[in-house]
Amino acid sequence: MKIRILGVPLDLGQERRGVDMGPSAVRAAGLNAALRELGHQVEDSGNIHVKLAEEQHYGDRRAKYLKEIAETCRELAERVYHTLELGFFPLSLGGDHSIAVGTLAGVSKFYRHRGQTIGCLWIDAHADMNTPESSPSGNVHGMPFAAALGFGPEVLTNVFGDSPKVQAKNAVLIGARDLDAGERQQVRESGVHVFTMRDIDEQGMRAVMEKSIELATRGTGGFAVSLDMDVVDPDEAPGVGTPVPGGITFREAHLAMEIIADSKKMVSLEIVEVNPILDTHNRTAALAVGLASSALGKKIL
Ligand SMILES: [Mn+2]
Repeated sequence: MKIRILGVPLDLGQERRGVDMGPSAVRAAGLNAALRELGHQVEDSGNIHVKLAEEQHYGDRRAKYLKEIAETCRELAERVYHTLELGFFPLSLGGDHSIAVGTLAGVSKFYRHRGQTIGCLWIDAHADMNTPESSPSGNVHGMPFAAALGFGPEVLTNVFGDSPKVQAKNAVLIGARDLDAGERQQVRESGVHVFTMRDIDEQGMRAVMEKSIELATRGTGGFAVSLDMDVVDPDEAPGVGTPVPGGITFREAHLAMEIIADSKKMVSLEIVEVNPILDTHNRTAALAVGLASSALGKKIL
């Protein structure tokens, strides 16, 4: 497979600074070499330029830095689209989760131009389903899943063209365990499929992934994977933007990625919210590299 890495050092979508160093931390943990070892052709196209928080005012308190985030997402969307056109598999590195709007915009437009839709696996401790009206913080990294599904400010939902990027019937939230009050209602009304931590505990990761992939591939050209590292338990992944106890284990995370690889239906991958400031010895970035490898074909035997 030909893989192109796109770094997006964006941290405007959240309060706690540090995820802007995520792409660097994941590269330092050996991403490129690990993927080459699997036999892939790997091309790193570097980072997208992102403005610093210090360079500007946050604007609307209910959706801070919205304009700048939308601009970054548009640029990422163009690059992702171009990457697919050239026959490369896009691997985006965040940055905070608001970059998902850009990745999904690029992938969905590419498939739309070929008469197809895409599914999405949103693997996350949170639902990221807020809108400026429901968000308690005004941080845009809590809004990208809503935006991809067509809810929220137009400047975000319409990045790089049509909305929604993904239809709710093909969108699956996996690993959720921390939702805001207003967000719960939005999740229910949106029609997305949700497998919470309780579902994973009760049914097991294998069953959850098989059901999720079935939903995400039903009538689509494949599915995008948006992996927020905070889905993994903070014991294993302490270096994330917003840690929440009670997450999936190291092995559950790998199993999920291995099942994704087996499906051969993943059309893009993004790994977000790695925060080296909160990490110990870059282990969360190292885990990110391991999970990317599993999703892209690494097997134990
Ligand atoms: Mn997230």
